Order: sequence, then C-alpha cells, then structure tokens
Amino acid sequence: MFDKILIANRGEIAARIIQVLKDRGIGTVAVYSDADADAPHVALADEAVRIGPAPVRESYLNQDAILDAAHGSGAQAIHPGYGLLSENAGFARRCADAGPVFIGPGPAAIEAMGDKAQARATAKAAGVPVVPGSDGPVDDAEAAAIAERIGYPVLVKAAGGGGGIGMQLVKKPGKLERALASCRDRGASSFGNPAVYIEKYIESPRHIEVQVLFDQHGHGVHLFERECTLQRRHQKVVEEAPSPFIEAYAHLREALCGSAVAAARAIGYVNAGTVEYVVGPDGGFYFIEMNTRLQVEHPVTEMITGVDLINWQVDIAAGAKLTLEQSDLRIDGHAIECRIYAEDPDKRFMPQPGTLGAFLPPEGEGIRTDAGYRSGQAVTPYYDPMLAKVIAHGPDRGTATARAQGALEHFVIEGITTNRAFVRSVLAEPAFAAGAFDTGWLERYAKGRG
Ligand code: MV4
Repeated sequence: MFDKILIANRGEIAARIIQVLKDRGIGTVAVYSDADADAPHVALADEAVRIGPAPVRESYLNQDAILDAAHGSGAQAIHPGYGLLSENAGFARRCADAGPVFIGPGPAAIEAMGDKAQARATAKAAGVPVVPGSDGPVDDAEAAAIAERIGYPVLVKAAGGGGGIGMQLVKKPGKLERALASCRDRGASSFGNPAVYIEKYIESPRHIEVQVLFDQHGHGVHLFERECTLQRRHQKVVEEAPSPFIEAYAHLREALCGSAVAAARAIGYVNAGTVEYVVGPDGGFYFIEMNTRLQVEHPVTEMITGVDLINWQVDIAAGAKLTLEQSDLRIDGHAIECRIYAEDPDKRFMPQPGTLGAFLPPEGEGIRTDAGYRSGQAVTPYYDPMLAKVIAHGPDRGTATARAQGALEHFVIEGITTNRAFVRSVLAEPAFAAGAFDTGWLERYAKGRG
C-alpha cells in the first residue's frame, strides 16, 4: 500500500480524498494555486506544494509542476479527483511510464472512451445498446445519408467532447450542414478535435448513469444507477440513487447495469468508472458515453451501497483484489444530492464570486455535506462555482427529500448569492415528488419561475 499520495485537485473533492486518506493513515500532499493558498484542502493535508498562479492552465493543469511536486514530496501515487487531469490520457501515460501511480484507469482506457465516436463503436461491439447513428466520425455526405436513414431530429456531437459541449440538435435536413460546421468548430477549439458523429435524438429522455468498479485482476461489479436528469445547461443540480424511473420497470435495472459492466469489461477497464445512458419514456436505454473518472455525484452511490469508492480506487490502484461480489451488493434506501453553486438564479444563473461570511454546512440524521469552502474564504472566478454538495439518505425517497430540505434550510451561507432557495423550490415541486421529469424539465422550470 502507498504511504503518501498527492491529490491533484482542489475544492470539495480534494478535501474529501484527503480525509479518506488521513482516516487510513496514508500521508497526503495537497497542491494549490496562488488563489487557493488558504483553501481548506491545503490546511487539511500533511504537506502542501504551490504549483502556480490562479488560472488552471498554469496550476491544476500544469503537469510538470504536479509531477515535480509528487517527486519532490516522495508521493507514490496521484489521485486526480474529477475534471482537471482526471481524464487526460497523456498525463496518465506520463505517470504509467515514469511514476507515480495514477489512481484511475490506464491511458488506453481513457483514450478508448475519450473519443466518443470510437466509444460508441466499442460499446456496440460489446453488445451494449447504442442510439441509432454513425459508426464513427462522419463527413458531410455520410452525415446526410445517415440522418436520412435514421430520421430527423438528429444530434451532431463532437467526438473529442462529451458532456454536451458542442452538441447540435438538427430538426430538418436544411439545417444539417451548418450544425456540422458549428460542431466541428467547437470541437476543434474546445478539444483540438474537429471530428463529429451523429445520433438519432431521443426525445424527452432521462439521463441515467451506472457506476462500475473493476480491479486489475479482471473482477468487476456495478453499484447500481444514478438518476442525473435534473440539469441546466449540462450542469447537474440534483442527482439521486436509485433512479425512481428505473424502479418502475421490472428487469430494467439488471439489463442496464449488466450492460455497463459489459461495456467496461470490453475495454479491460480498471478502477471506478461511469457508463452514461439516455433512457426513453418507454424504458428503452442507449449507451451515450463512458466517463473514466470518479464523478461529482458519487456520494449518492456510496450512501445507498455503503461502499466507499475512494477507498476502493486507492486499493485497486495498489493492486488489491476487489472483494465485493455482485450478489452481496444491495440498495439500501434512497439518497439525493443537491449541488450548491455560487450563482444567482435571478440573474440567469450568473456565477457570483465574492467573499463568504459565515459558511456552516448542515449536519443531521442521514446528512452528509461535502464542502470545499469555509467561513471567510474568497470564491474566485477562476474555478467551478460549486461550493458544496448536500447529500441526504433515508429509508425511502420521501424521507431523503425531507431530510435534504431540512439540511438546505439550515445551511448558513452568508456574503454570496447561491442557488440554495432554487434547489429547495425544485425539491418542493409535485413533478419532483412524482419523479416525473425529463432532461428538459429543469431548464423549463428555471425559465418559468419568474
Ligand atoms: C443525447 C440526448 C438525446 N438523444 N443523445 C447531454 C450530455 C451528453 N452526455 C449527452 N447528452 C444527451 N445526449 C441522444 N441521442 C440527450 C442528452 C441530454 C440532454 C440534451 C439536451 C438538454 C439537456 C440534456 C441533459 C442530459 C442529456
């Protein structure tokens, strides 16, 4: 086992990883930018190394500075958290070639799933249902022919992308050419990859993902699904496990989660990963992409399974056998995560940097709060505006919702405008209580409020 690990991240996820490692008696090395010198993750770690100025390009994405910090501190492994370098195959390859150990999948798996057009083909070959569409990147003529065959509306997606960036909805043939050009431009500027692919647009879907965990010895399990349909501009706001929609269909969970294990197995996946699907109103499910990292919303899975994913990520990276068996895993109750952002719902959700006054995360029965800020700290415009995640667990969905409401009510956040009241209003909606929403619901709700 490692005796010292560097955490190449910031905010709540860095704080959470450091806490897990401390509880195990593993030494921790934080890295920080100039904007984060007094951030909680820095105070929490045994050691901290400055890696550069505030912008992520010069600090948290600065591979040389992070590898120097690892070598200088004697860390034997790097946990990348989510975002930042977590799905950077080049960084994972540098670690694989010269150390330290990258806590995550190998560079080949990151690459295989990083190209979203190739990932579709891989999933399809493994027998996983994919949305009707192209078998790889397309040129204009191929796109037009495939769109005719599968029928409009279609989605044009960037192969280098994921998470909806650059995605274009096309409702009729006359609009296809422009959409292809726009998506190529966005792919080139955001990911350095102009390749695009095409899919049938599944209308009014749910966005559901499956957590998988594989060791280095070929053993893997799924940890059930997460419901991630409630998002705005591809930013998730409320996530839950299990999915109230999947609950309603006999055998759907087994088929969905089993196919996620098959997709991961097909690429020899190792460590924690998430297979994303869109699920149609009829219960039809389709692979859309795989995220080769720990996800922001992993706590809802931890709360319903009692499995600590970060602990397993570390054990697996150290070569340990995954001792979880699928038949031992059960869903215990229901968990709901609410993301609290420094943003103003009344000003089109504009980010709200500033300085926090009192910042007192809630506690209570079934409540877990993962926060990356403390009272008096500055919230800068350099990073993601998420301040904390409030996760509520209970024996059933109604109890989890009530506990989340209570916790949000008692969360003291002064000095900065947040989406706290907005999230409370969402949880109070009849559509939420009924579990009756699709991927467009939150956007429509946000627009219709005022
Ligand atoms: C889709 C889809 C419907 N049909 N693909 C968005 C994020 C990225 N991971 C994939 N996403 C979607 N892909 C097909 N073929 C619906 C989504 C989607 C979505 C689309 C529009 C507005 C909000 C959305 C939220 C989640 C998923």
